[in-house]
Amino acid sequence: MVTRRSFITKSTIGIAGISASTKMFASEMWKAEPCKPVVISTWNHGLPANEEAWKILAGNGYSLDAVEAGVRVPEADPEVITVGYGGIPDAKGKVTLDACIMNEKGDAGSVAYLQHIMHPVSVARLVMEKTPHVMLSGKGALKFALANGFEKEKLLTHDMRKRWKKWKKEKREFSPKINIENQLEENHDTISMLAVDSDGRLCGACTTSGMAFKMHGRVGDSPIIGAGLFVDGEVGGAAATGSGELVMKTLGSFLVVEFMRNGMSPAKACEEAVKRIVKKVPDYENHQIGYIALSKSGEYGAFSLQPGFDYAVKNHEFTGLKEAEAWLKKL
Ligand code: SD4
Repeated sequence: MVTRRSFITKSTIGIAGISASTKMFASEMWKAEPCKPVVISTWNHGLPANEEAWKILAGNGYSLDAVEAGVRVPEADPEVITVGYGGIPDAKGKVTLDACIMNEKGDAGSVAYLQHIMHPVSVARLVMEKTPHVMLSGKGALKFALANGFEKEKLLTHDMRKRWKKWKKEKREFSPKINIENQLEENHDTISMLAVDSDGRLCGACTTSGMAFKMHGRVGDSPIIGAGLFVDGEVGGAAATGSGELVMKTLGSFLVVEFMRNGMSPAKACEEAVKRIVKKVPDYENHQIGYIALSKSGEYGAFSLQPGFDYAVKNHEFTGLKEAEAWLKKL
């Protein structure tokens, strides 16, 4: 993202060359400043996902196609054990997936508790485009996917089966951990992605295998429109990662977008939504929550509850990971 310093440098050069007829107010220039197209997504698995999305965005494609293509990367990657194929199973050893997608017009599609399908985000898109509904779940969602050409696949990998067996033997309890350096020990990490294309269309997607060893039948925030993801094409979009129950109780992504509607920057809006959790949820210190947000003009930001939440960014000026500021600062 362009820093204020580089903005000042650029705008000084710009002002010198502005004729009377093209004169802009500083506030208009500030608004015009963010760089489009842009894609942002949660955690470091967002890096390859952004690259895939960028292939579409860089060719002036539609951000809906970009976010779908982007999040399909970790969905298909067995090394990403918190999304799609190779995801950590629930307490019964079943991989159950949640996903949703939203376009700039406010159309939305979602699937919850979907089994055996590698790309739940694409099923969610079909729910949005082909049905009069927003959300399908469980067996109905599976039937819909199969009827639309998706194949039934085995999503539980050998490694995950081994890990689940070990958990069953040793722990048998649901214990979300905050951030884990060692990917093999990871127990949550949804991919949420937001993108604005060169025509200014803002879309988002979110997909996950949910919290590790969750109760069978549990659905998190990720497929809930307004919780795991919300997009208002006239304002901006927001998406979440972390303990879904806390996001659901505060309808986090919707809240972030409403704060942006009222004039907050994306980062400030994310911070306020984290503060709402701090205020309302007594055991918030035992959880991680990360929000990312993107304005329709391409300004982005993030904020988390605990330190250690990073998000991936790609536009014409920057490619890489950024660490979000956190409410509970590092010691
Ligand atoms: C959920 N929010 O199911 C998801 C889990 C997650 O990183 O990973 N977030 O609650």
